[in-house]
Amino acid sequence: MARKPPTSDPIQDAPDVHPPQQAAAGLPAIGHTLGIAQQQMGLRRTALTLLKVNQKDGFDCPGCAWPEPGKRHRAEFCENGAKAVAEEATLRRVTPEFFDTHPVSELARRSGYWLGQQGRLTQPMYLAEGADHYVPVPWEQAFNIIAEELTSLASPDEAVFYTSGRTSNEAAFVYQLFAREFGTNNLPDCSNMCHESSGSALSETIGIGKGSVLLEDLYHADLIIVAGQNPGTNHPRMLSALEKAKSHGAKIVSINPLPEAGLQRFKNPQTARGLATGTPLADAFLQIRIGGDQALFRALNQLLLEAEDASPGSALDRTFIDQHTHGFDEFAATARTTDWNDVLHATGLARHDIEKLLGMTLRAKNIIVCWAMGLTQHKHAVPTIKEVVNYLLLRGNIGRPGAGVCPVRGHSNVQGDRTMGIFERPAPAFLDALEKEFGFAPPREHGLDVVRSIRALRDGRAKVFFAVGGNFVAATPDTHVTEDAMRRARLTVHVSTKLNRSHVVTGARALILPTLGRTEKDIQATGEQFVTVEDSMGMVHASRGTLEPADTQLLSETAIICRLARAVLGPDSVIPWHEFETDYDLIRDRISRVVPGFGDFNTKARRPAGFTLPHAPRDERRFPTSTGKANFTAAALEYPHVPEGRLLLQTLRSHDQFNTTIYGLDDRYRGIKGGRRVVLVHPDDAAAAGLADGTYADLISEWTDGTERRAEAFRVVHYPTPRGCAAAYYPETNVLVPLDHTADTSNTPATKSIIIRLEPAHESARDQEHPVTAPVTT
Ligand SMILES: Nc1nc2c(c(=O)[nH]1)N[C@H]1C(S)=C(S)[C@@H](COP(=O)(O)OP(=O)(O)OC[C@H]3O[C@@H](n4cnc5c(=O)[nH]c(N)nc54)[C@H](O)[C@@H]3O)O[C@H]1N2
Ligand SMILES: Nc1nc2c(c(=O)[nH]1)N[C@H]1C(S)=C(S)[C@@H](COP(=O)(O)OP(=O)(O)OC[C@H]3O[C@@H](n4cnc5c(=O)[nH]c(N)nc54)[C@H](O)[C@@H]3O)O[C@H]1N2
Ligand SMILES: [Mo]
Repeated sequence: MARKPPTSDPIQDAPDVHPPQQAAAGLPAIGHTLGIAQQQMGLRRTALTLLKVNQKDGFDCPGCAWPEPGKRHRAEFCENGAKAVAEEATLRRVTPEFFDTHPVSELARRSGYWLGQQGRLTQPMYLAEGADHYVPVPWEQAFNIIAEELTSLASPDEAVFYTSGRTSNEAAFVYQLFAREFGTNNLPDCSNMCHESSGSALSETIGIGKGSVLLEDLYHADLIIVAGQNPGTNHPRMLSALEKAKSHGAKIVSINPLPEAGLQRFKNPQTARGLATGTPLADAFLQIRIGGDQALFRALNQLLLEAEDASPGSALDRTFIDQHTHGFDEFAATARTTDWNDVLHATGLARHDIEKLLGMTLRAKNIIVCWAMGLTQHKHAVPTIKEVVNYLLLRGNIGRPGAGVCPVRGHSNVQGDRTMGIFERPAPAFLDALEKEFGFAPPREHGLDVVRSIRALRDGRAKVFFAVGGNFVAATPDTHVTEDAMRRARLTVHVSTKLNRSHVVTGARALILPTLGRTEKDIQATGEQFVTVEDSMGMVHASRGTLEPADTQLLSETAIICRLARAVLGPDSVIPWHEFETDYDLIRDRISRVVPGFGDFNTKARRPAGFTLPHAPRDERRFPTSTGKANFTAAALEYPHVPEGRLLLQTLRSHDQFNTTIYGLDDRYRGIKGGRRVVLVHPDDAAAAGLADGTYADLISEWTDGTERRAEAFRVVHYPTPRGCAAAYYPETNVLVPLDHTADTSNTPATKSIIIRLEPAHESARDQEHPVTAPVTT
């Protein structure tokens, strides 16, 4: 029988610290997976459910966006995918009686971990103005409340429609259609906090904001650079792909401030050898300082130019550069003046480390660079990624097998949601296509992204906040500012599977609309439906739930949006919302006429392996940029400047979480057990702050306008990180991130580079029980 959720909270956050591990996965991973899954689902359901993950007749894993191989293994999921499934397929339920017992004022003091552990939401719930308890509300009434608020706004732009990246293509398409027929482009999404910097950099340089490699390409690569990514925890199935690439002769380089376990050694749980000894994955580990990547790639590019000078024809692909690129001369002139004092200071690396990577580059015909949040969440993230593109362009590493750019996406359908038009700055061509297909005039002005939405709520310019999935107040920066902003809203609505903090930090009125998860059957008037998703490599395929819905009252996301649209837009709407709700094929027909690459969508979606979306640079070396070529860029060299006695803090994920969903309190590979309030620091930095390993420190962030933000009582952990660089988990540390601290161009919160100082924690704060993941007071 599935265990009961914890009843007491605050749960003691008491980290127990061991040396970090060298190897990832293996037997402990299997044991840990089954343990967590069984607690939530019981034994039989665990076995039945996990066998359907990522199978051709099953559902897409609700975890990360890593693609599935064509030939699937019987167990095509990973430890953390299994945790994501268990979290959704749990047998625990949040019922109206739960809300009767727990007033919102009490739930707001509970931790995110506790809230998530209560189980699946079962009925629409309504919090009236001034009330302290959510009460059950019939669906129709819920839609009428939203319609009443939306239609009384002075302008459609006073509403904000957020999406988290689990939403299916079908739901995403009808959602953006509804927002635009209603009259706004205010469609912020989690991508604004995630790979927006990749999208900005890639659109400008190669003409499409998506990665250019397919899974197969990894197996043809000679060199794979993994920069700013921790696949052992966040994309575990990528380790199998890297292992295979390595067996085909690829060299692998990890660029990271931390020695992440999975990249050091991988014990593939799908093979006997893997379980026994495992494979060392990385051939080289460059332990870079936080924010030093632009300098590293700039230096590599300079060395490549010099190697070409010394021996023409040896280092660069001149034919590619001449035929397919623009801006080489200006870029080369800038790269040639690179100051090595800057490079060594920014990276913390030795010159010979960088020269070693040059050697590997020169020996490799085909190169792929993979990256994730370690590159995207910095003030200078966009120029950093553009420098990676420069590096690949120099040797023609784009648009041929085994080579290319590989931004590894986060949420399982975050890339698909963008393809479906969830974007606050839609391309005019997309709006033209909507207009032609549906016959209404979509708004043309750009809408609000995540950070701008928070400002609009804070300043009273936005009054209704609607979210399909996600946990907005916990995932976004500047927790106190954001929570206050949310409380100023007239109405906040969340379409969710599980309870989270965003349900208890609400506007004057609030609604929780419970929805089906990806694991569940979706039955509509015309019969059982399936949905589609797009993975990190532009492959689209079907996902079919196999479990009975968590409750008979749940509606699918698509149904919720269609019914909402009817309630808000009324009979004047030009869109057949009711038909869309009853038959998702009708939605796919429209998508096939609006979104390039989706022709004959309904047929192709039914192919067992799905289909690949076109990608001009990858398929035909065509670069749809402003110049019609791939653009070299020459940005100024930037890196974080940290004042004396201060540290640069990166906020990252532990092994037992999926973003703001906390599965447990361990970070096994990093040796942390039973707690999350830890700060990983170099022993000399701890000593300089007068702190020993095991003592407690407050983290105080210092912002340029003189304001300070404090997070109390983190256990100091000596860790092999470069001097001056610290790490702590998100979302607890979002209190420290100033709202205005964002990446240039992409406006992504710069959550990987926060200037902090450490102070010994007050006795009182140290002894206080800190509710796990609840925001602390400043
Ligand atoms: N199990 C699990 N899977 C997930 C998620 C999850 O929370 N749990 N989240 C999903 C989502 S939405 C996303 S976006 C991805 C995130 O996947 P990742 O990007 O791997 O996630 P983070 O934990 O933020 O790790 C950032 C990595 O970059 C390194 N890093 C930090 N700063 C720098 C830097 O300046 N330079 C370099 N070179 N490295 C740096 C860190 O040490 C760390 O290894 O994972 C997805 N998959
Ligand atoms: N400091 C700091 N902040 C960060 C980051 C960081 O590295 N550091 N990373 C950023 C990144 S990369 C991202 S992507 C964002 C994540 O931001 P979000 O996507 O907003 O957050 P999640 O924690 O993934 O959302 C979890 C919630 O989604 C709901 N949910 C789960 N499955 C479903 C479903 O199938 N349907 C619906 N409707 N709801 C569902 C559940 O209620 C759950 O509580 O956070 C960002 N914030
Ligand atoms: Mo993400």
